[in-house]
Amino acid sequence: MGNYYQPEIETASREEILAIQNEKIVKQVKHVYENVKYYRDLMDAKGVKPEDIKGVDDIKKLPFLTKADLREAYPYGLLGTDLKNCVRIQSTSGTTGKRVVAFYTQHDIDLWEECCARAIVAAGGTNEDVCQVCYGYGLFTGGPGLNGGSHKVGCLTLPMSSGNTDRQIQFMMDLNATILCCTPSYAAYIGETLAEKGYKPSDNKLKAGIFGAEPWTEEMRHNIEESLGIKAYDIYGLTETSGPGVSFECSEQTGMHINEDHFYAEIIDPETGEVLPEGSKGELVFTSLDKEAFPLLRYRTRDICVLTREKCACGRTHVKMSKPMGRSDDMMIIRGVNVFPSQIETVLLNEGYTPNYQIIVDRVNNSDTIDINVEISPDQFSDIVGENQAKERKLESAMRTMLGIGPKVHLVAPKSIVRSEGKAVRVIDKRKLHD
Ligand code: DLL
Repeated sequence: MGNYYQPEIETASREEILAIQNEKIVKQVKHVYENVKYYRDLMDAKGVKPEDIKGVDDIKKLPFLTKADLREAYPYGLLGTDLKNCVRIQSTSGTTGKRVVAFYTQHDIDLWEECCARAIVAAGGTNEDVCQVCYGYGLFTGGPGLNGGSHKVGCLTLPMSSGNTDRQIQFMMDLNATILCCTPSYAAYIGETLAEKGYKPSDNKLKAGIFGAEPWTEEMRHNIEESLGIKAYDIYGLTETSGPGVSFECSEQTGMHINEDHFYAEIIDPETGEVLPEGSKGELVFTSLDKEAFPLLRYRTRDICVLTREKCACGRTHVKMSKPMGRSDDMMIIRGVNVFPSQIETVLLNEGYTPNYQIIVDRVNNSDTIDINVEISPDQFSDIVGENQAKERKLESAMRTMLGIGPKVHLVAPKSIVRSEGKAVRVIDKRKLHD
């Protein structure tokens, strides 16, 4: 049996959960219809009125929301309450066009932090723990979300943010951190660095890690568990739904329980939008049930996974999602940052290059690398090596500004990137991200 942060709701019967969801969805749809013109227009266009939604079974009548809607409604178009009621924003990386800005009232932050607290307690966390949070702090939801959850549980929180591995290790050792929260690739890197410094896994006091924000395999879990001497738990979420903690793993480590009292999950066919029966693999769609400031209904995550309601030995009754098995769009997650090929294309066009490029993503020593081969036109070619290098550095800096991570740019000779007869192969991802 597991440990629970909110046992009544985490182990409620299916009937109780359904009753809560049915009650909340009616209110939430009414709230959205009255306050979010953008979504009201979508509902009107589909001929759906708030009165048509009497429970979660009726959610399938509602229109979908996609990232394109978020872009169109940027920045305030999906706001569900007056700005004066909002206390925070968080955002994804990327530039204006692709940026998602999520708004929170204090109520929304409390619910979000409670979801993260459930994840920490499921991983064995109590007020006796020292929780080292090395997800990024700032606009990214990882740091603030887990930081808030850790406070709610009463752990001593180390708000480290990401990077500066030597300092991470010093704090971890000197302050006896027991729970580590970061991306799985950073956890693996910390494990490696500890070994390089001559530490054995038993030298640290860590017992658990809460890792997410990017895909990781069972093999990676095994390596991290071995190198740090811990149990490694998965955590999932996205900025659009508040951040980490939409779902989290329990002691069984066989999928992530979705916090169903706050999020209603559906699996759809990404091509047709049809809702698929339980156990089918498809695109995950979330409807927030009680958000005030950014209440997205039927938001298409583009993450492909499977849901199951099989009884879980941990005692939790909430539906479980598999690890995401891929995406139904071309988004890549590189060092925890969401990157779209179109962003790279925009930089190339802005800087006067042709959109003939290839992105090569790999994972070397548990850290993602991104190389971009950019074809130059004959008139851009220079025999002076230094000139080409200067152009490469200039492109790298423009890419860093756009993407939030620094790729390596290589200018290549005209016509040297193989032309494809079908869809251009823009991305070669050599990482093994899914089992
Ligand atoms: O990555 C929120 C988060 C922070 C989750 C910390 C977990 C821990 P975004 O930057 O908006 O939000 O990216 C969301 O990341 O649609 C998935 O494709 C991917 N993702 C998030 N968690 C996982 C995971 C945060 N555990 C996008 N496994 C999502 C695989 C994940 N992919």
